[in-house]
Amino acid sequence: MSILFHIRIGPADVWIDGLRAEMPGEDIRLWPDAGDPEAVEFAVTWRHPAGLFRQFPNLKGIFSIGAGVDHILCDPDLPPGVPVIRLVDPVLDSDMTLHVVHRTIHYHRGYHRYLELQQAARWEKVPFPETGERGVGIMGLGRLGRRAATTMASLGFTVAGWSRTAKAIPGVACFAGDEQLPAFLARSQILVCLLSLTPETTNIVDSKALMQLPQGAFFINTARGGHVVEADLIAALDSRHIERANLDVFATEPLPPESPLWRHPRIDVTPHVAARVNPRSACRIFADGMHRLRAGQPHPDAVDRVRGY
Ligand code: NDP
Ligand code: OXD
Repeated sequence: MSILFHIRIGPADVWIDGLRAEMPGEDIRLWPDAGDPEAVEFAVTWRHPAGLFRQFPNLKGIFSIGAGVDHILCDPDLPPGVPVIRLVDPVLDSDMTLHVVHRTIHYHRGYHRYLELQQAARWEKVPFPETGERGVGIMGLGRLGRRAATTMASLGFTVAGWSRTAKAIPGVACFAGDEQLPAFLARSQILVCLLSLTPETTNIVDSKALMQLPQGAFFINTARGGHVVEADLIAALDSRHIERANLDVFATEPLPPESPLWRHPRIDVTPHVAARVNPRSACRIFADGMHRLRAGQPHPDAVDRVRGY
């Protein structure tokens, strides 16, 4: 039997070496060199070509090289019944929390303004509210959102979270469902998107949602570019309803050089680095998952394919 590794961009060697170190003696193959299709038992992938997995009749599991699985579930030709497993790694959790904390404090304290002031050699202090007066809203209270929300609350921010199903998280005002979205947005002076991307959450950050944020709000998107209507965000920034945005993820990645997002004076672009997958720990997690599936055990991080995350 074999394990097929597929990655769209970036060097594959570190991954192949990592999988070989974790699973010595296994036949590990780098796509497109899949070998005998009947022998492919597991696939490890990031943004595969649609239909790829149909040709492997004995596939027992598809592992995402990332926390999100939207890049797998969007394939209309995914073989039915094969578990799709998201990457759950404490390294990702803590990296994401650091990114959200860093960006939130950056905007809360007005550090972005000091870059401009320095260019003008102006010694000026930017006012900012007390931490407890700053409302931070986290859209998505899953693995990453919950951790970001509780960390922001522990730093003294007034934190709210929004999810599909109701939650109770100490120190976080929890909102759920479409009816409670406006009340959640109305108190989010800094909005962080950490939703999964599904048909229900695609384009959720549109002009209607942005206009429900308080005047002068900040927006941080570390989830997926598909959550945001880019033209609506640009219009909200241009009208100064939204003060500034940090976009880490984009509908098209890498972000094309001609995208207006690169050049907007109040958009801070980062290239999908909020939480970077660590090949060493990820290969260990993939190997552990494959051993479980081979032993006939269910995988705790298999996603619900109907729900979409
Ligand atoms: P989870 O699947 O653990 O959590 C998803 C959250 O979204 C849940 O709270 C879920 O609600 C909520 N949600 C889903 N659908 C809806 C809906 N219709 N209405 C309201 N809430 C909804 O995801 P993770 O925490 O692991 O990941 C969050 C995001 O971060 C993903 O988009 C992922 O791809 C992205 N990511 C980005 C990285 C980067 O470097 N930029 C790195 C890693 C991940 P409920 O709790 O009720 O189910
Ligand atoms: C992701 C990841 O899902 O990088 O975006 O893990």
